[in-house]
Amino acid sequence: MVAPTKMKEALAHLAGTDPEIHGVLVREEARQSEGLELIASENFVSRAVLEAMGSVLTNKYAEGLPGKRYYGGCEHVDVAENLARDRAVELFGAEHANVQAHSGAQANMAAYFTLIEAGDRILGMDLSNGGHLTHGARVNFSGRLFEPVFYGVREDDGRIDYDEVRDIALRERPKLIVAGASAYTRIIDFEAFGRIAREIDAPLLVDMAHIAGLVASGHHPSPVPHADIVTTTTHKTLRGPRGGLILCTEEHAKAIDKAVFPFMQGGPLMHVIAAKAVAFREALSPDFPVYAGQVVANARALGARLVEHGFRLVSGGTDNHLLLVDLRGSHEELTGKDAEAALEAAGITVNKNTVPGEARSPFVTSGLRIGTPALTSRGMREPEMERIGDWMAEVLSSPADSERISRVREEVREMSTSFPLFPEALRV
Ligand code: DSN
Repeated sequence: MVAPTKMKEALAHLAGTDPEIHGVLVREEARQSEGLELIASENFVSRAVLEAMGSVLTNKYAEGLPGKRYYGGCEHVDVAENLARDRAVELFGAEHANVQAHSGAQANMAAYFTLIEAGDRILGMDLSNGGHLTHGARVNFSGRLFEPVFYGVREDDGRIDYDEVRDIALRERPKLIVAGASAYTRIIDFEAFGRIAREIDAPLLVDMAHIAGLVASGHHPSPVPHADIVTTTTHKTLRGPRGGLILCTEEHAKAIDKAVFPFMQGGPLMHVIAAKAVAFREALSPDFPVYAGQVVANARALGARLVEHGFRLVSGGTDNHLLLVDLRGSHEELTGKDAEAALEAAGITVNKNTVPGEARSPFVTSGLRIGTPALTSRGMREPEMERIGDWMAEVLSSPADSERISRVREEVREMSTSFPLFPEALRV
């Protein structure tokens, strides 16, 4: 992801020692550079984040917490972890941060085992309605170790019905309520979730992975005042390295730290923690809200263009970084799977997604999930979003027309490469 010339210099040693893996990196850099990345959960990190991640800190074992490690030689990594924790607390106005979770899934596991016991009932958002695997799906630890019950979205407008959530909570009496989503386009009312949780005397866990960057920038209301524990990944709208972050009240601080280590993980990834610190610093800068605001503006512009082309959007539009296209509204026969493949061939990367009232399998689906965080990081704005909407409509109007797809592919490549992966002027 470093600019091509830098990339060659940076990888010169790897090229000599492991040409196969070197080839993978070079080809992936070209794919990212020449295509349009619209996976809603992906982003492009800054060079500073990348440098911290690809550093000597990967060599260090540091089980424990800063100042309380099980190994010697931690004086420098302690500084990195303290910076990451302090910046996370400042960024989100939380009382405590644990920056060691390797991923969002592990952050959620630590949160569960801080708040409840195996076998307890949890209430989360149904995966096929926009929830997440770790919110109780049967194929995931959360559905195996706990007893899940679900809420969804209204089929007619694609929105969470908070009265229904309350009804289910009163009826099912879960020991924990989980709020948060991976395919939901509207503001989530965390205050309402907090009220419902208090009414049944259960704690509230919010997984804000998708919207963390928008929460940091003020473009989405924060869950922190309403939840016992907030988890997130650091690599989506927050634009940091791949990894997890846990925020909580002082009351849960010791328990959450213990739930991460020694309960669930071994040594923390100190290079990733340093990169998280860098990303949090970037998110604290005045430029970050400008970026996050543009992410939302771009999603709205792309959505409006798709609607002009006759596509139906779940919920009719978006308040955040993503769009959910219900292909049944415009292309009855076209599956999410085939649409994803046709767009991929044209250099436009999105993912198939279930939609409310889905009749097809999760491997096929009737929808597409589209997100703007990554392309916004490359400096693209509303005019580019409109062009992308036009290309998507063109490709999906005849997804088997390889000549047309090849022509769009060339146009996509031309536009993409004019927005370098590292537009340094836009970086903080
Ligand atoms: N895989 C992530 C997403 O795409 O939303 C969630 O973990």
